Amino acid sequence: MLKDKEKFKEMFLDRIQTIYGVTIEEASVTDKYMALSSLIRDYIYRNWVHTHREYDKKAERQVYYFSVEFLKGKPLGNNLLNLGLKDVCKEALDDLGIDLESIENIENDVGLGNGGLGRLGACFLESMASLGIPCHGCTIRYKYGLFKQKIIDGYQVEVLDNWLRNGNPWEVRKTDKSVEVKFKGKVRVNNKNGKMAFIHEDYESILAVPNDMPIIGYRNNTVNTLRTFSAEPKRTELDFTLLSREEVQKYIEYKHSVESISEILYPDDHNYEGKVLRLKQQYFLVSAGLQTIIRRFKKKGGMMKNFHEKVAIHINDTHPTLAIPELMRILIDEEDIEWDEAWYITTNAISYTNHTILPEALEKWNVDMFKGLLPRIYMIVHEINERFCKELWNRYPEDWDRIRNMAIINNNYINMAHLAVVGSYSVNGVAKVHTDILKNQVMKNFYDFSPYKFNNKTNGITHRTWLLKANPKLSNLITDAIGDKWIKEPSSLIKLTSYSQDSSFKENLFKVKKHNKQILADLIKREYNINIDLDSIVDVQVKRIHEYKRQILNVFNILNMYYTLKDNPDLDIPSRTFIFGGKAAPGYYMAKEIIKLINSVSYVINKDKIIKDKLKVIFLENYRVSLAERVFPASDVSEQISTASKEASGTGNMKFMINGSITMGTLDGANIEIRDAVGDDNFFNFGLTVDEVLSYYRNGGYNSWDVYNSDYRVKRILDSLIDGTLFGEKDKFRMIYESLLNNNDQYFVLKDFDDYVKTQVKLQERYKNKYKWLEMCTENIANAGKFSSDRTVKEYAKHIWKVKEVQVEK
Ligand code: Z16
Repeated sequence: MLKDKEKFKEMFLDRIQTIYGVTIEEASVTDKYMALSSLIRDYIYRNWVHTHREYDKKAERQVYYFSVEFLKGKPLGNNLLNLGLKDVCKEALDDLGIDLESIENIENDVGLGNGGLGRLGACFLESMASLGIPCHGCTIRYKYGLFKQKIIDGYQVEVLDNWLRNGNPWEVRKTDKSVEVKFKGKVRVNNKNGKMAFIHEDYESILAVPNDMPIIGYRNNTVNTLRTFSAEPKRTELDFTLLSREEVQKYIEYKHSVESISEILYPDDHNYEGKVLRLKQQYFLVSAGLQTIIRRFKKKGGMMKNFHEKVAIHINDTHPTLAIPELMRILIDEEDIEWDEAWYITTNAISYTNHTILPEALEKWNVDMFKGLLPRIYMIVHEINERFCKELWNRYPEDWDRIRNMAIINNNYINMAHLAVVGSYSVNGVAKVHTDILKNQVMKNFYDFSPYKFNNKTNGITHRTWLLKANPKLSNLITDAIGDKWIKEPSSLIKLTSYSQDSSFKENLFKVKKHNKQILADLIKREYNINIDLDSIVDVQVKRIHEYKRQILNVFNILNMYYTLKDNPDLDIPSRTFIFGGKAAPGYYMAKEIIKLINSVSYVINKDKIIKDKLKVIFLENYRVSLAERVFPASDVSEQISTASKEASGTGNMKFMINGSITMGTLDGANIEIRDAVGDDNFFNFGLTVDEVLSYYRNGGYNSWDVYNSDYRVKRILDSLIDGTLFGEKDKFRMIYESLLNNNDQYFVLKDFDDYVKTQVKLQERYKNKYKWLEMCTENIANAGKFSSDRTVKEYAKHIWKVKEVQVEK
């Protein structure tokens, strides 16, 4: 009924008046947002219930995707688009004198994630709903998502993200489906007629309350669920008037310690800290998730011995690895199943994705801390380790080194990646080269022991969000050329190949890009009062700030260009706009220095009249999903310049590609597959390869002073970091200077500098030939289909989860 404009208006007005008690004239934008969103939520309710009924009836197996992060962005626009309500909604609101965009603007991003890993989860959910893959997301309902970034005097300042301040109109609270999660206490072992029983006593009990958010498929009647759990005190009928002061005090302390579990998302993307609160979060998620799954499974008549046949549990990185011992605990302690059978069920239910090989990201929990918080779970992990080591001993008798190296518990620490590999039936990497590194280097011993577990699933992005929604002008151009089949079948984008020689198509593509640049330029003018030349090359690096992602290398090329232009202001090069964006983990000092460096360079260059506006540098504040949707469509060049071997996949690279920007990249992560897809002519590749980097590491690195001493450009740039010539203050960026020279440049910035600069010059030359450039853009869009997460999740469904798509009829 919402498909009719008049009906839409009527229902919207009715909601404003009856639910929010105001007339349309009095209503604030927030009232309008709440009314509109809740209207849509109610509209999909039937399909939501229906989808789950269909899954229970028709799906042989269903997937539960556990992740401590899902980075959704703003739900309203996506939901309207996938329901096919966007146009009618816009027109209905227009009639009422309301601007849909202004409503969308006030919606908070759902920022329950740091970056790549959390956004991948969100893309997967969208794709699975659009394909009818029976999958349910499980995560934590953090009261505060990833911090908001403010830039003050060039430095990052973190502000709490109170995304729930006005309530969340998309979620439905399911109090009646709450479960109990138990921490601390002790385990008593009982001998029950010759059988051991484990009784957990004196524990601290907390309540996990589910909230469900709809994940709407693209015009297919399917509504999947993202379930988020919040930690709350157990319901008690405490009568405070009867309690002593101490008892009240104790209750308040309990309440605060409980609520802290789902208070805040850890803002570190690649740095593991070992904090007990984080361990609590991880166990809270898997225990709550598994309990609700099992309760529903049994309610539908399921037998636990068949659990793994009906249920697939996927763990996104090692964060939810405790699903393995927790499932064992439930099967053994609560379902009375013997160890061997429980282990069979568990290791046939659980699959695991690895997302990084960076050693500082690998989770290792201190045994004593772990034992104190999760005594029964510790016993089970210990037993898993004992049995696994025995198996290793049988296979590799007396090979102590190997066994110690592969053990789950070693040196008083629990290695979560080892537990994840041992306890699951599938282990996948996220791009070909990343999987190869896992198999041949980082997890070589495990690959030798159980090669059948290892497989690759190259990441993808949902083209419906990142092209159809983010770039409507380009989407229309594509549809005009090849029809709209690509929206459901992204591989058909390949039909654009024939347009790479079509000058009218390319002229239109040029206009679309310019239009998108204008939108971004307006935003930059508004927010930063900087003028952007729409004919300049818009060159973008947006992602978390990290040494391995090498924002510093990008800055050094810019500084080199700046010096070159100062020496020769009439140099014939296209003007360039360099855009950066990204957050630094609050405790990562080097990353914060990098932000300050970018802002300082921006300040120096943008005000320098000598270079005649040939260069502009902008740091976008608070980079997030909703801002990303403005950035990708407006970009010409995509900077993907990580040290080879360090970026497991990257997914921003794919978002640029599908919006027709050209990659400047190292042969790392999915860049390699992007280059294979578009061909060498449509990709700017530079730098050390994975093999070269790994071989340097094996031989103790290289000497960065050699580059400093032999390349005057490098010397000039490095000196300027500390000599006060550029930034007015001596030793201003000494930390960066030291890491590159005296700490031997762990990420090969100086080593790759020369090739990077040469390749940037090559790119500039290529840009001068407009039609050649547009041909490259077209080829990139045409070949982006295989980087859709539709392809990725189909591979997971077929080869890992063994689940079939279910079509939901109207
Ligand atoms: C993360 O975003 C990633 C890995 C990780 O261990 C933790 C976090 Cl928060 C990223 C990878 O760095 C990136 O290369 C990859 O594309 C992404 O995960 C999704 O797989």
